[in-house]
Amino acid sequence: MDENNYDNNNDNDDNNNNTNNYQLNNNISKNSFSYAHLADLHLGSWRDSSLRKLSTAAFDLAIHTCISKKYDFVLFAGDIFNTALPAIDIVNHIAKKLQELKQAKIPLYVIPGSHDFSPTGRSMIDVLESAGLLINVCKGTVNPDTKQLELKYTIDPKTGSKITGMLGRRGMLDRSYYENLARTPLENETGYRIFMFHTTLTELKPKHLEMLDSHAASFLPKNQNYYPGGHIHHKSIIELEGYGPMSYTGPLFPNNFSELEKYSHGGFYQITVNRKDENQFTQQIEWLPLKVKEHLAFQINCTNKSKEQIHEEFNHLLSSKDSRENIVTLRLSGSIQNLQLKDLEISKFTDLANQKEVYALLLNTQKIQRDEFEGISLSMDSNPEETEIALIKEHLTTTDKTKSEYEFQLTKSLLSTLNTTKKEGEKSYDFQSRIIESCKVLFSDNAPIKNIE
Ligand SMILES: [Mn+2]
Repeated sequence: MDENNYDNNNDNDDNNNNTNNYQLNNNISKNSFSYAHLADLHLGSWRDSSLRKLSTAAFDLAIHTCISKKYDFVLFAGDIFNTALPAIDIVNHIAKKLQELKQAKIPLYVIPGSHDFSPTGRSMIDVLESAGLLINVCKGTVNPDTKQLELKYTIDPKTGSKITGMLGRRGMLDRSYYENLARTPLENETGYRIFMFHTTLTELKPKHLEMLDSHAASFLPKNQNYYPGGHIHHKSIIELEGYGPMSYTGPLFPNNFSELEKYSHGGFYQITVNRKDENQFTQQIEWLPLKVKEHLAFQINCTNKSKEQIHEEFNHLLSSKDSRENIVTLRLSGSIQNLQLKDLEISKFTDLANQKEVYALLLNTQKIQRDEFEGISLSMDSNPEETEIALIKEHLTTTDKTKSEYEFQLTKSLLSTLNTTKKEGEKSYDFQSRIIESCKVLFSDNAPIKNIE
């Protein structure tokens, strides 16, 4: 595959006005350039259609921003789609937007994330790549002698930037890729180098996700100019000795109640680079927020309050701010004693929100304590994936370290594999064999390194 050239008709039209920034002829590379780093787009997430619309709107706004800011290229550091087999209308919409990016002559380089990757190696990213809408830069070969994974840089034609990265897998299944990675050739490379990753790095892990397994940052090759990351839905950036800045952008649009409550909106990094000489660069990295709706976060402690009092308090909160056209998250907590959740008359909250013309109301009752029901002992701030991880760990059948790690990874992979539904137009037979094939792969010896040829 011709992976190094995004657009072969790379004519010189846009070079004419701006000759200073270009060294024409061979080896064209701009002396100053800028690009965007997006990650965790999760397109197609949210079951609620009004929220799903917003996650698509955030993507549209991001593409629009990339075009109007005339970035030289754009990076997606994994989890582009929420599932490996996204709905056709989502794929269609995304393809149209990526076409706009392509028409603006802005190449898009991506790595697949844990959500993009089906156990059989199928991914919508392959389809978009075949259509010429993006380039998957996670490309390389396994050296038959050393058994090491040798990644190859994709060279951006306009800026000469060298881009590579490692795909993400669920539940740290990518560990073996990093362990077998030939680092030296990447570390000795010259020029402006980008290494994309989609995994949990210990040094970048936020406090509230401390329980997640992670790799040390030293898993990544040294000497790259920038390490655009994805996977952890929390914006953070660090600089370590021997490495360029490493960062997580956070999701492009919050992906569940907790993320919406905590972050209100998503964003992405803009990187502006100035070349001093072939190997010396200065760069500025700035996080740009991406707001498609205003958000208000409310909390009500229900302890010792009647249903009417709780409704009244919510109405008061709504009136205290201009909540029109806002997303409103409402977290109920405290004890409702002998009441049941249905006794709170949830529809009343929706009615009140509708009266105030709220765009969407999201109600969360996870922190409600009821006397008759003792919930599972998990931090309720955690997202579904962390909850899943904690539950699996709690129920492992063995204490042998190697065996339990295997059992953990297998359970996690099985859960994610079985978490699928029949696709539009998919025959029952095809659906069944897709699931059986996916599961077989998990139990086979050569489960990993599917996507790297
Ligand atoms: Mn993600």
